[in-house]
Amino acid sequence: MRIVVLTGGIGGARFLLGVRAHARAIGAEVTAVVNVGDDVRMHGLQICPDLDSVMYTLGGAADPERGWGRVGETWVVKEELAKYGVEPSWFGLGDKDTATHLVRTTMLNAGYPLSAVTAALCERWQPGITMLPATDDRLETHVVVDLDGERKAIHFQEWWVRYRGEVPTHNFVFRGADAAKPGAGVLDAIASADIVLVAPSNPVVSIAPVLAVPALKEAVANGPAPVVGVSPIIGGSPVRGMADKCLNTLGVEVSAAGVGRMYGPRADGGLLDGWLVDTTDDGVQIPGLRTRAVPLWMSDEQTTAKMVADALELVR
Ligand code: GDP
Ligand code: FO1
Ligand code: CA
Repeated sequence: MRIVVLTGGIGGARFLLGVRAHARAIGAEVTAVVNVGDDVRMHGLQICPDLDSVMYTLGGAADPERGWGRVGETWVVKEELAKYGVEPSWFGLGDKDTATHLVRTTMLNAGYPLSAVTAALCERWQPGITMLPATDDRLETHVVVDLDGERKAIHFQEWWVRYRGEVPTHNFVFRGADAAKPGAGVLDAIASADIVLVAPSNPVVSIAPVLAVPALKEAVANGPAPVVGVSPIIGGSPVRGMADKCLNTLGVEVSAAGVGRMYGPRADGGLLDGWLVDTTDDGVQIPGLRTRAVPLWMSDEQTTAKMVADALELVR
């Protein structure tokens, strides 16, 4: 059996721990198609937060409290950069993490596509799944905001890390998406998948930028595999992170039903065949979607693996 997962960073990474565990139990292969919209160049280095969250989490090296970067991190480079007074001072690169960005940027500068760079980095971390960037082309999420009396688009990282999303926000745009092609291996993985899972990732800034790659969206929408989503919203709350801010900006209700309707049924031009919601949200019904309520708190790997089994069961 082949399982493809569309995913962002930490929510998706935790979900993938469960996917990997369940896949091992049933002898399945897993491919993650990972968001690159958060990617940014800082101090001349290419940073890929969602790819790194997935890689470090599955490699057992992620910091569980911070939710990004490496466990046991030190910050000497950050402190030294601050002493030079260089910007952006609001974005911190850990020392261990910086080694990853150095390797990545050197390979990108030498002409390797991000997919090949990711595979090379994964030789060290052995995530146990295939990790594919959604695209090898440049695609960045920018946020349309009002700042200093002006309407402008800033990078997603500036919106989130510098302003904590606390600025009047109007829209999210995926720069480069229209011209972006699916990353190496992505179309093959989707075409040969037995099921496509949409991780409980941020629908607006993790899943939407993946699907903003036109041929990727097309492949999922018209592909042979059923598509099952897992709600990132439990009882009206995003558990952690910024999904509530993002959904509010788009006028989408912050609920399992709101996100399910936003994704929509595949039969109706949407994304999904099935939609898993938490037991708190039992009773949610979306016309055209097979919906089931099961526990969706990813408290440990076993619980998460059970969610994955339930997702597979929904379309069997
Ligand atoms: P990011 O890219 O690092 O922000 O991570 P993702 O986009 O992959 O996931 C973030 C989302 O995961 C959050 O907005 C939450 O809604 C969701 N999330 C986090 N923990 C849980 C959980 O235990 N269960 C569910 N269902 N969703 C969760
Ligand atoms: N998040 C922060 O809140 N502050 C930071 O300084 C910061 C630096 C950073 C560096 C590398 C990296 O991979 C992620 C980093 N993040 C930081 C997390 C990141 O901004 C977001 O949480 C994700 O992009 C959302 O998926
Ligand atoms: Ca992200």
